[in-house]
Amino acid sequence: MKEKKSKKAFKKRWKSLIGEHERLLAKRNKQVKEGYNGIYHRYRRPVLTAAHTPLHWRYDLNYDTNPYLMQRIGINAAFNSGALYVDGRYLLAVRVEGWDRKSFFAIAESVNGVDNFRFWDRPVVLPGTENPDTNVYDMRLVAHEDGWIYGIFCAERKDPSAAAGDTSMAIASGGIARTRDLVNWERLPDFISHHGQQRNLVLHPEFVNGKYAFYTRPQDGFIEVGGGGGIGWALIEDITQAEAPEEKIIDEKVYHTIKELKNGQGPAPIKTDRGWLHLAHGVRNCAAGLRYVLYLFMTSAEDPSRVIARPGGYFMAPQGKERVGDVSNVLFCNGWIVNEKDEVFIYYASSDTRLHVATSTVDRLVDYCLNTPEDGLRSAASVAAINALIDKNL
Ligand code: M1P
Repeated sequence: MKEKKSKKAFKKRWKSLIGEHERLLAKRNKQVKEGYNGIYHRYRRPVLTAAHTPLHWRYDLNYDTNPYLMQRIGINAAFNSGALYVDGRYLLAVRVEGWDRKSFFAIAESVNGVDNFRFWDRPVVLPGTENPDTNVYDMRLVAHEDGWIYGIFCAERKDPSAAAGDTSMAIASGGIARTRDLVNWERLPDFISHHGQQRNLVLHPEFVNGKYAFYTRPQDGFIEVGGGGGIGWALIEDITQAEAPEEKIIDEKVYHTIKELKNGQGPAPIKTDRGWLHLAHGVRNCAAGLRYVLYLFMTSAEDPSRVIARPGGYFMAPQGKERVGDVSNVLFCNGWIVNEKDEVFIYYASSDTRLHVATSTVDRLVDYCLNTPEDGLRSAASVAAINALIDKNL
């Protein structure tokens, strides 16, 4: 028997879809009070998920061409997002991934930074380069002192040297685009590194010695960093032809730590009166696969490539529902915002699936960096650090 179509059923379903979507977007987010560590607050709900993307990106709303009101285009995830604070608006450049596994960027906006984020009507139309990329992701938004807003992201292409039949070998490069309004983008040539692939490139917000400064991550392969790795530092004369003559490692990966396998700078660092505050991710391997956690460190105000504080261990690790998703056991962060009250909004994604926020203040994060013991790199040193604290307390 043929299934019946009716305009009435179409309208009824559309009304219910809109209602459900609006209820989701209007939900308030509350701080989690239980288990507060004094450093940051988590929030009960993710700030963005695939379900937050506009219905008009996914449904053909014409009865004649979609009488069953079926979803025509699917969104799989909304996660790793760049962030920018403009005139009291919390703006995110979200990595949105479709059912087709392609990622793209879309801007979402909220007035309080913790809930009611709404995507703008259209995703970002990013111009290409002469060598078209297959996939783009993990945009860092940086308001540079040169006056432009930069979007620095990974541009991925199939490796032309892949053997016939190898459909997974890829090359990751640092993509660079700039804009004044987050709507119209100018694409610049990709960052040229002489030290391998670059999947984790971040622009420093100020000139250093009159040059553009980048945090890099040289890596030998697409997944494995191999002999490369660590957070690198490169100075560039001309951002419209960004080529790094050299990259020096400023924060290396270290045996038996949270960054044993690889690490990468998260968002651009925040300037404080005690130096630059950095957020990064560290990765280690275990029987369950890779585990991604977030950590903080600080660099000198005068020389952002000189590390002055290395609190040991992780700052945030996947917890509860955050542990599970498309790529489980992952926290990743490429966007944070400081508002005029020096409150910090950390936009972190869990398991490559959804985006969350955690809040703190500049003072607390600096205090955390300057007063958390460094990783002593041995069990005995960890016990000594605990005993030093006990001695102070008892
Ligand atoms: O799947 C976890 C993360 O893997 C990559 O990060 P990295 O280059 O440090 O391994 C990126 O694809 C990132 O987007 C992703 O969240």
